[in-house]
Amino acid sequence: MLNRNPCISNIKAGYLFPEIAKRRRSYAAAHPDAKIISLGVGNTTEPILPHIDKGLVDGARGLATVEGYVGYSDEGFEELRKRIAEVFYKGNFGIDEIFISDGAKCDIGRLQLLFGAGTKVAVQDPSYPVYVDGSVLIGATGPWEGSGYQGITYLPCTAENDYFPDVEKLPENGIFYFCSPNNPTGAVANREQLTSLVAAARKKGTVIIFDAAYSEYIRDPALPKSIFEIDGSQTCAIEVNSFSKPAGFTGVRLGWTVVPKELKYAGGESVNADWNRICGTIFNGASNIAQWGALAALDSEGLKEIRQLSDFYLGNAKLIRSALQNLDISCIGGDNSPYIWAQFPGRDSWDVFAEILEKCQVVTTPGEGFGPAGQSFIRFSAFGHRADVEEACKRLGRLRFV
Ligand code: PGU
Repeated sequence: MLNRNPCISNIKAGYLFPEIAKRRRSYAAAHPDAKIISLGVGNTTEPILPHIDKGLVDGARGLATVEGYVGYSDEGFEELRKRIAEVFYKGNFGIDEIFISDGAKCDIGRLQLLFGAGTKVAVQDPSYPVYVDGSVLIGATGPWEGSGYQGITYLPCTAENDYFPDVEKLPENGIFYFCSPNNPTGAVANREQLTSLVAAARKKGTVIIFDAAYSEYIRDPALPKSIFEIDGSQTCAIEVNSFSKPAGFTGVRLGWTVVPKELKYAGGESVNADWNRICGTIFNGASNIAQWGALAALDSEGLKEIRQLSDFYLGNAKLIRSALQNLDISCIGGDNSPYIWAQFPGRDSWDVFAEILEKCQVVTTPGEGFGPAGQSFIRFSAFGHRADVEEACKRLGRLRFV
């Protein structure tokens, strides 16, 4: 028989969100009358808005016509890549630097093919678990100096350092996943912080993989929405982004990745050319229907709908945050992001998760699932129907006597 890929033995037995779904199912089985509300996984709940939906529908209808039919589109529709460059990057990138994907998560999983097994990896602690699990799957093992679990360097992002890591600890010639607005803390890095990150990355030869999946939730105009707003970042960063959270495309599936031509390996070869080669080889492009939807999302009507949808979820976030603050539970996030990060000092996050489920029939996400620094935290997601969020906020009052 074949041996198992040892990288698979190295990852945790279960991915965080299916584990939570399992616990929810077992609670539901034991309490068949419970009306469980999920503020757990960050999954959109609201219908796609009409103009964007029309883009999807018209595109799909066009497929049944000779003029409208399109087959493979590899890196993505040129028109869409052009529009992304204009809307998000002030036209600073050419279409050959923008690659359309089937979602940010999928590209996060593929990007490490550029660097290979044994590449030093650093993540924010806490962080979206795919950065760690994806790295281990591709062969990150370590251990390197200062590294934690499975050879990945965890850079704490806590209240003590304003949720921004000590960039002097970035690995030399490694990669660093950075997410802003952050999942799970909801913290958003400011211009000064990102400038220091870019300076450190350039000094140390680090490539930043910047996850901007929640950039459309930023309301404070002083906060950067992209790493490419920072001078010099084109030589040290790759950015992934997605239509999932701004346009409700979690199920439709569409994202993009920017790989600047200026980004080079130590030997001077082009990272962009390799990414093109990888995508052409193991990815046959995103759904063309989803791309027609994205084109509609990025015209003036569609951008208004993106604003409307993200405003709705930010409204939920405000409700959750004030419900927690009324209980004197200290929390951050929720103002420029759809996540609220709440602290339960001295408690184990899986215990708090179980207690909230038991007392309130509300599903959350235990902070520990995002890394050791999440130990006594709970993440509340603002993705939900308004009535459910209001009801959940009411029920959270039952935690008053914890
Ligand atoms: N990047 C970040 C930071 C995310 O939080 C998520 C979704 C993605 C990427 C995925 O984007 P797609 O474009 O839809 O692939 N995070 C959610 C959903 C859970 C999951 O496993 O992706 C969350 O609850 O954290």
